[in-house]
Amino acid sequence: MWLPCGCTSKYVASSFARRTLASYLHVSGRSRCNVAAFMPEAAGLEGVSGRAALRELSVSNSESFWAAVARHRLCWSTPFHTVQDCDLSRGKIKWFEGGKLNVSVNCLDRHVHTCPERVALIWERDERGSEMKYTYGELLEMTCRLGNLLRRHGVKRGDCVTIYMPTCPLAVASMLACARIGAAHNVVFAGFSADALAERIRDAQSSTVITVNQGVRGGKVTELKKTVDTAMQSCPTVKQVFVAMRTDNPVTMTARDIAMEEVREQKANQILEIQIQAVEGEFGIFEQITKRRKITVTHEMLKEDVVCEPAVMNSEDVLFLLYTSGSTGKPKGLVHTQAGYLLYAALTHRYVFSYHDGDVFGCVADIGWITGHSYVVYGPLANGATTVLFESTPIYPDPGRYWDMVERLKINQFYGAPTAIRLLLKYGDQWVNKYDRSTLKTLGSVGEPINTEAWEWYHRVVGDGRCPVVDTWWQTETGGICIAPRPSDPDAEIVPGMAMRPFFGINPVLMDTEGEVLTSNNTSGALCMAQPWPGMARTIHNNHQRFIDTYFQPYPGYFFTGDGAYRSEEGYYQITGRLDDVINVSGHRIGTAEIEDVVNQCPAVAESAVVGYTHSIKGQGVYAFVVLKKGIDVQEADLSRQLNGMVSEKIAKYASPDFIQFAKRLPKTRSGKIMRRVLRKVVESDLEGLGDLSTLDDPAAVQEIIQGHEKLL
Ligand code: 6R9
Repeated sequence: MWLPCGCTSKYVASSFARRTLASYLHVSGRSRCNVAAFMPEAAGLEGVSGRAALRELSVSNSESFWAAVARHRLCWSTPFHTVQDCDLSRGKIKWFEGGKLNVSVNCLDRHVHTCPERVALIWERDERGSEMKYTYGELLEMTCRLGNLLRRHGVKRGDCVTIYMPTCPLAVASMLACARIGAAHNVVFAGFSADALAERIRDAQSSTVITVNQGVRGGKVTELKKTVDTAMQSCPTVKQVFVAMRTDNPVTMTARDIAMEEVREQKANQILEIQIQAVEGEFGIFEQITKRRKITVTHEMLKEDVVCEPAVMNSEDVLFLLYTSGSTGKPKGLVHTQAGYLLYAALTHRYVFSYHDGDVFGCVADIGWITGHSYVVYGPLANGATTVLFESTPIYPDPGRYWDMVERLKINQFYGAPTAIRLLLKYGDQWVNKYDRSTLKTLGSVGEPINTEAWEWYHRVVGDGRCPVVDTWWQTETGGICIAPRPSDPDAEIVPGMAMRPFFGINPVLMDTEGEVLTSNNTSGALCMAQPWPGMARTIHNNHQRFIDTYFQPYPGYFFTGDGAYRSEEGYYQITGRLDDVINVSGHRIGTAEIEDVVNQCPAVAESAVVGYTHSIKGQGVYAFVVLKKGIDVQEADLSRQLNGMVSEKIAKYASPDFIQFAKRLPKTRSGKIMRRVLRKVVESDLEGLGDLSTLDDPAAVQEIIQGHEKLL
């Protein structure tokens, strides 16, 4: 449903003032060639005759590629004059300078024009079967009301608003409201502690926070407002906290707190006036929408302000900060900007998942992570998709939750994390088979390497062997998916457990330990990017030097991902894990993920984590933590022997674990990543150096691991 060029005169952003509107109507002219058949965005590129040629051009002439795509895919109020101005050796990244646009207009208004009744959000609430749908028209209204609310309370363009909310429509509207008025958002995962929240608020210099009274997840209530109150004790610069109600339970309000509903009431008269003015105007589609709404609105809705003029933003103005862990303790606030980020999220969403208009896209990530930003919110909404907001857990109220949701919401693309797949695999196939999954077309995986057993189960059981599994590699830093099995060709071969092929405009290289580019195939090295792309992070908030030191200094002229990768004979990429997870045993380099993959193939094993430890003769030894499936009753010594045998057999003897510690669970971050850093410290008996545990899901898991380790020695 992208607006073809000839339709520009019909484009109306429903809540624009008329004079502003005209300035948003720039879409380039384009000429047809056969590329248009599979990528309409690239249709302006003359003489490209197929997918392979387009992929080639996206790297060899990336400026032409990105210029064509950006003109087609985004709505600009002023066209950009410079496609890119980047210098990786200095960490300088700028795209589409001179261009002006508004991200919320791109995600909402243009779809409201063509299909206001299309469902934008399906909120899969924690309470199963109580989902709520919001159309593009409704989401635009909510966003505009919130935008006005923030503006009235002094939030200005360039300010940073911290959002501490569970995945829900109001959280999405809050992100878009910030984008609408030109404020940056800083979403902090609602599972973070008060200390972690406070640290992020302080570092972001945020003076406004939006939260809810309580969160609900897995049937449990979490006291989010209370956590904010605690965080406020060490955040003196916060002036106001907006509080929405997720549950009916009242919370204590302080002088700093503003109940969202009350504020809206106060402004009722003024808002009513604006709405009537709009109805009296001669404003094309907007007039019709408003008139129709006039008939159907309730008294409550009439009190709300549905008109919020979007700020005209420069391409390189900040859209959001998102904190992520580095290899050192302090979290870093990665900065993403407007046009490049949105373009990259939208394009990857469309092509990696083979998204088509009308599909229901189900990414179960929390909005507090980059996956939630790019593939719950920005990518799908920029594409006019129906996107699912998943508030619950994979096993609540039972392990059939995901697949029940797939059946009920008729999900076409399901995007989740290997950790959840491994967990569900333990419970058996019957929880999947109970539900109709015939709507599924593509299954996605993200966040960590997916082991062969999980990949095969996902493919064979969840996808009935007919849905491609796309193992997508990317990072908070990259803004969107960089390596994935089918970035352009929906029929391309997929090898289980391999991220496979670089996306358009992505130019991965592998480096050896001397910093030389490895040109041959069938080789492993440090994964770097040789070219900039529009979605990459621009800096670390308030610390550009750390940005340069971390990403551009290790391999001058290249972006260093921190990950290791293997490139197969065919040129396919497989991520081997963080480079700090690569261990060196007797001079042999081995990825801990490779060992885990073998261990996980043992039918008794649910999951495992392998770390290196200092070994006086071999340099490093292999230490494996193993979690067994529920109900497995075996002699640990027997199983250890079996696992050692499997690793020796499938990789090499040197890779066979020196220690195997059986554990009930592994320490994980709240996003489900195993905290290997903690495991490494435990096996080194360096308990003093455990470091920042604020991202840990359950601190008791670390204590269990320490005790188990002491017993083993
Ligand atoms: C999107 C996201 C990034 C790190 C990344 C890598 C690991 C992500 C992966 C993967 C293997 C995949 N990672 N996807 N490893 N295969 N498909 O997760 O961002 O939270 O910043 O984590 O996650 O190690 O460097 P983020």
